[in-house]
Amino acid sequence: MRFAKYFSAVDSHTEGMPTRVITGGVGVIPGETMADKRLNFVKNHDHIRKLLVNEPRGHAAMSGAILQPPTRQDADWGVLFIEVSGLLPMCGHGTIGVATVLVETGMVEVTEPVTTVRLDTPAGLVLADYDTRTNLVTIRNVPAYAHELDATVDVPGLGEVRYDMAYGGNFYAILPLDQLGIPFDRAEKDRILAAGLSIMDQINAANRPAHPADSAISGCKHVQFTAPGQDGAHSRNAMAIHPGWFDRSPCGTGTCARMAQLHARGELGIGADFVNESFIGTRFIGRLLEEVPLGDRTAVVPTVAGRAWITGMGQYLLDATDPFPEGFSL
Ligand code: PYC
Repeated sequence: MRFAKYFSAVDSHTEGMPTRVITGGVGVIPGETMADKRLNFVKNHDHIRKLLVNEPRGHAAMSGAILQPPTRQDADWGVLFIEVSGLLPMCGHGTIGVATVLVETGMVEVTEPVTTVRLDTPAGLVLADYDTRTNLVTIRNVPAYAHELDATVDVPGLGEVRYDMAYGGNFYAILPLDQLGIPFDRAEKDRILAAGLSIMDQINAANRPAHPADSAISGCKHVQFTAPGQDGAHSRNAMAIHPGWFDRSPCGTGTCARMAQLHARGELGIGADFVNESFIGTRFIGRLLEEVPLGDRTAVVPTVAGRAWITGMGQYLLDATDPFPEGFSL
């Protein structure tokens, strides 16, 4: 045996979307804040992300979280969110997965019936309440806001596309799928994905969004195609994500962005439930707690509730002779 790297992990899925929680093997990434650690990781350690999410250890829609010591005293753990497109500032389904893993493996002190896990993320402090009776996790996310309403962008092959840009821990271009004349149907996934990737490319070239308080959070890698809800859900989404995959969960930060967009449009009040359904039919329940200032804007504090399940525990290894030390994608 000639292992060059050795990582321990607890694998989980949140309403269908994987979170590979890396519990050991990475070491402590330098940085005074989790935002600093994220930038340092991108610059110096991105080969670890690639090894853990790319084939053959991962797949084209793989996602995970690397546990770190927190950089602030009011947090239990620090987290870096990894996925095939890079390192996200924040990830909702990933936070639900991390909280579930921390509680169910005893990596935090467990209190009945609700254990609150405080996570230091690159986007800010996020609280996760794990209900030991139902395994429902309710996260209190960083402030979300509507960045721009009724923006337009010219997209080759699609013409002028109208969208709203909102932030919920990542930036989301939000538009109804029927604007493109494509049915909300998984059989149409190739057309939907191609449209999403073209739209985000044009937005990033013509009108790239940046966070008012943190310029390191910028760019649009997610296009949220919405459709009317069904069976009690308020909305459904097909979430097209760079470089070419769909969220299997309803998307935690995307649900927060959508609630901020609806609030800015006067269509979602503080305290009202918002049930959001994923492309595979799973659900998150969101709610807005209050309005808060964010630079010169008004933001909202959102919560999102969903469940995660542990699917495995393992070690991910790199043999020194492996010809694919960073994996690959096809
Ligand atoms: O749940 O926030 C989320 C998320 C982001 C990308 C995939 N899932």
